[in-house]
Amino acid sequence: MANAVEKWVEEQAKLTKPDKIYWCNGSEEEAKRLIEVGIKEEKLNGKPVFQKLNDKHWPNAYLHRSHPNDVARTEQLTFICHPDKDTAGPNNHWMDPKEAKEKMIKLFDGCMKGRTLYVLPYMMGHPKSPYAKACVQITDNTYVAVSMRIMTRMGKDALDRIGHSENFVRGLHSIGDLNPERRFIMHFPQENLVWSFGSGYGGNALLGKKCFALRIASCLGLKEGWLAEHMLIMGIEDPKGNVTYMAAALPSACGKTNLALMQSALPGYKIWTLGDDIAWLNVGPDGRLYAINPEAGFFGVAPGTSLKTNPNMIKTLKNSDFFPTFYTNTALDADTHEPWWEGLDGTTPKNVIDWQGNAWDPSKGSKAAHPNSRFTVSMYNCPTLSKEIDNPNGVPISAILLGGRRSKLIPLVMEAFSWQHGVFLGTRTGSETTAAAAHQVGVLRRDPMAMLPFCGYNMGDYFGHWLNIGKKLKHAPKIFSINWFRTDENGKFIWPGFGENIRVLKWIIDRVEGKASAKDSALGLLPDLKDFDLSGLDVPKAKIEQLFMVDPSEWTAELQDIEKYLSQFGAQMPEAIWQEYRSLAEKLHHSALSK
Ligand code: OXD
Ligand code: MN
Repeated sequence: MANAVEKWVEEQAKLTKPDKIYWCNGSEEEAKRLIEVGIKEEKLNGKPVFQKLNDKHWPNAYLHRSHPNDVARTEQLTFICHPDKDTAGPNNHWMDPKEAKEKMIKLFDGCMKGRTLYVLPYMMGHPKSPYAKACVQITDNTYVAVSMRIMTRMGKDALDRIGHSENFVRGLHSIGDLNPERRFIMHFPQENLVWSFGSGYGGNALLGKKCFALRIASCLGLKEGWLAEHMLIMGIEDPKGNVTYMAAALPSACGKTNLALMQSALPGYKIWTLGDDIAWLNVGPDGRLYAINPEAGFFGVAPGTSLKTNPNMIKTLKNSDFFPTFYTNTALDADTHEPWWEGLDGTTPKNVIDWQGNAWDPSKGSKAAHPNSRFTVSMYNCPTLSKEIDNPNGVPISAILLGGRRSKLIPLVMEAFSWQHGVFLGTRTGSETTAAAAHQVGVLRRDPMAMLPFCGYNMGDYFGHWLNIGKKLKHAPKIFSINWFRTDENGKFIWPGFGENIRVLKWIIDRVEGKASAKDSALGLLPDLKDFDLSGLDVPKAKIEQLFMVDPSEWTAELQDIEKYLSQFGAQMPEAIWQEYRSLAEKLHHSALSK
């Protein structure tokens, strides 16, 4: 008798009407075969899905060009389909599940005619982990199929774990006709189901990632008592060999991948990488918070990645052996057939083909690589991969870091007074837009806990859920606010960032261990500079002090903006968060009076 997975696949095939059905086993031989299909047979936008790159310098690497209208996540076409709108909250686009299904069935009907339907059984998390989830995605695109093998743990383990149960996360994806008018990413949290049509872009099409491991998983976490977060996970080894584990939430374009693979500028300290994008956080039997990375690969932004900014990522990319590496919408050196992007080490090649496949003329001012061009690479290639990566229980988290890109107001680092205060710090985080992302530079987009595009339910309830998790923890991690991006009066970054960020992590470790002192401020606990390692750093003391400056007179507009932002969650907003808000406002008022 057919099991639940077979029955579900049969139903989807009846709807989408593919020529062939192929069940992926996740093997290396299979990936090679599918890449060959993508090179020789399958076409996207009239061109082959993959091109082989220079194997000598970039082993096992392939270039993929997506449709030019399909290069990023499409938040306006992403819907959360709870039966009632309030459950989705003001932070989500909502559609009634019935209406969404009717719309999508019309699109999916017969969409795989002439194509192969690939069945991808995969695990999010290590198959032996009690926190992992078994999933099945269907797709009609080889790029998506092989990318999922890099980004997840694909194969028989997932089918074994599902067995005859109905308990698996379902994802139906078709590249469709890539018409943006017919592109939708629909989430049905009540059914653990995602339907994605009309896009081949990673964040829309690799359904294990944002769609499942964040949006659907955040709803599962609310129901089951855990947290699905947009966080990197890392271990920091001190000179004595002790490792402290941290998780950090930063919105897109704030350097999460660089931080997760950072090469320490302080001798004796070493970063061990566990993940660069998503963390699932569970309360362990000992009352500590444990993190697993549900993913198995990195889907990182290529431009700006170099031996200077992220040497360990360049090593990871050049270390492709068992798993291939994909470059999506990067440029190409026409002479050497190597991938290229703005910010890569060395000189600009003489003959560059841009991300759309045309000869690049730098004098026209366009970028050769798309600003959101990406690499997809296995975590197992990473030279700084933590030996705990496959530990089914995850790693115990001692500190949670919450940050964004703020040119003013927010100190380089500060510690929250309590878990509740830390959650409040998370509610007010945000990032200023960069030149690459928008024409209007410096516009603040609030992005609580970096989860705004990814929380699958009302964020007021999400803040409440964070507060409840805190109550369940016997040994809660300390929460810190971080901001690498404060600028001086000339608009220049004050803090050097990258490998020097270890100094901030060192202070955090010292705080966790009770070794460093801190000073009270209206905003939180600030470092006492005598306990903050500035040895060998070429930044004047006055500039460092600017990084920690709290000027109450600058906070009036910010306080109003926070209040306005939090008010939108109405009755769903926990009173405890308002208490923290009022306490901040009062403290700032008093310190303004005492100045
Ligand atoms: C990502 C994102 O791609 O956050 O990770 O946008
Ligand atoms: Mn992300």
